[in-house]
Amino acid sequence: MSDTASIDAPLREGLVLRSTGSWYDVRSGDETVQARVRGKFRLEERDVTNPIAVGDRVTMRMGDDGTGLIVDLLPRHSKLSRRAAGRRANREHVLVANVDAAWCVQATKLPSFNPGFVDRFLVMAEAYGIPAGIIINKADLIETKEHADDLAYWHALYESLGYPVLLVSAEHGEGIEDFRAHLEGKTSVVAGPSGVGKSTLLNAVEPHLALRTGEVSQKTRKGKHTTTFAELLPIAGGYVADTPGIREYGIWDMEPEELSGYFVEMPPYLDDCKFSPCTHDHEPGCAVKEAVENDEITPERYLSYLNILASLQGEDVGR
Ligand SMILES: Nc1nc2c(ncn2[C@@H]2O[C@H](COP(=O)(O)OP(=O)(O)O)[C@@H](O)[C@H]2O)c(=O)[nH]1
Ligand SMILES: [Mg+2]
Ligand SMILES: [Zn+2]
Repeated sequence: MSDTASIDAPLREGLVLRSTGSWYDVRSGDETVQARVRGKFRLEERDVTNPIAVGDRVTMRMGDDGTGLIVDLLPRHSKLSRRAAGRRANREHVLVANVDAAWCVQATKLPSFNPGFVDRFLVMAEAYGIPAGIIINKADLIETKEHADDLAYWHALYESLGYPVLLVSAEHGEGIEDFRAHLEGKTSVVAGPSGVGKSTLLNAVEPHLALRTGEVSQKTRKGKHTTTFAELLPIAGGYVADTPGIREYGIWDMEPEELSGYFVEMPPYLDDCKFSPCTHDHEPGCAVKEAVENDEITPERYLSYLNILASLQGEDVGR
């Protein structure tokens, strides 16, 4: 169609499901419309490489040929983004807009439960203001009491912090109905290391998705659902974005002083540190360190805090 859809052409609202460069798949009513944006759309937002992202709600002006011209972007309530690639690296690339929930998937083993990954993920979710939860998949692979106790420790720790934790087996169907209920009617992000069973899990909830499973490596895999653009897949009356690794939307624009605010157990202590700002790693009279010593904050979470802090401070040097 031309960029000159007539000014009195009908307007339609829709949800962006997919972006393929210049065209967008927009879900509107019970059909999916192909739509474009005008070249100069929202050019004022110079710090963003993509003014319209998957998950956005937009208004389109419909052309005679049934395609749409996106004329307005409705306000977002949340988003996940990453740093743009290449020479535009100081810009933001929005991966998914209007995310209602973020699930971090881990496995009981193969690969083993990785609390460092979980904590990075939770910090990211807190920073973006998105409710988060944890899925521990491959429950069927728990064989020893020691292994079960170890996982029960993490399960209880994250639940005590207020995050829902679901122990499931995508392969055997255990816990899948519970997960489905959490997805119902929402736009959710499901992320986690390669091999934990994300695709198997989504297939278990919605078999018609037929996502490929058991791939060897993120880098070499090719296929419909492996582009760097997230895609919203219909699931359980809502949508899920099956995104690649967590590094794709890491915590790239965070100041080191902000970090403790995103470890949900830390804020109650932050006013009591002797120094302000306090990084809670070397300062004397630090209330966070005191809370660790008093077993009010776990050493594992504090270690994750220090690891993420170091990576943020490292990134600072380059800016
Ligand atoms: N034993 C067991 N294996 C699983 C389970 N879920 C997934 N797998 C296997 O784990 C491997 C990776 O699964 P996949 O869904 O591709 O992981 P993804 O990389 O996170 O998408 C595959 O060989 C799956 O068959 C489960 O609940 N139990
Ligand atoms: Mg997968
Ligand atoms: Zn402190």
